[in-house]
Amino acid sequence: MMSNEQGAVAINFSLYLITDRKLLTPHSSLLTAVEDTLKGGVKAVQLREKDLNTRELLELAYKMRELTKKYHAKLFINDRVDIALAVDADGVHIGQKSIPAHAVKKIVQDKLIIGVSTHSLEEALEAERDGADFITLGPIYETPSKLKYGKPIGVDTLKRVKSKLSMPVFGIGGIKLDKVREVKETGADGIALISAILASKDIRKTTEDFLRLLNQNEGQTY
Ligand code: TZP
Repeated sequence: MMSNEQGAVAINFSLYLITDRKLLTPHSSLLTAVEDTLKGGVKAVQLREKDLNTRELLELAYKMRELTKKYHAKLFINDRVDIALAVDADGVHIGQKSIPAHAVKKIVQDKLIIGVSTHSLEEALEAERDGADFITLGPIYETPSKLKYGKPIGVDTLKRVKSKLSMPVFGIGGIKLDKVREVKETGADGIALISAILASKDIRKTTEDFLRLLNQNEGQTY
């Protein structure tokens, strides 16, 4: 795995696509939808299909690995360190009820990048102390499934958290094209999203639109 001089992992993407196959139309498959995002330029995908059983998830993860490799994109597996290791994913993404980052580190050492979902400054600081490589923070805005993710915390919290941490912070939750500028202005390192891309009519074009906005006026990795 690539590391920078401080030993930290290089997070060289700004758009973090998270999967939810339930948002797709009955006619499209998750692999086709993800391939469209990769054609549009996505460089990091998190496989997050919580209702699949272990065998089903493993099978899908192998396919996702092959697909993301073809487009030189990173693959993260939600919650399942074992599956991430088995399919040779780039990373694992854990939540507040998952095995914590310090325990993941003990298992995987430097083999996997560790992303952590956080919802507050306290959780973000804890993730950093625990050895996370980056965090998502949110929900920033209301999301269709807001009950599941709690009340929106807003861009001011995102800005505050970013200013207190040295690791990359990705805003998440309800981020649509018209919010990208505001999120960028917080200093966040990128955005993570599901529905704005996967539920859009033209997945590839929407991905390109997000990346264009993220890259605007930037000499950085956005
Ligand atoms: N964590 C906080 S909000 C959220 C997750 C997984 C959902 C993001 O989905 P969307 O569709 O981009 O709002």
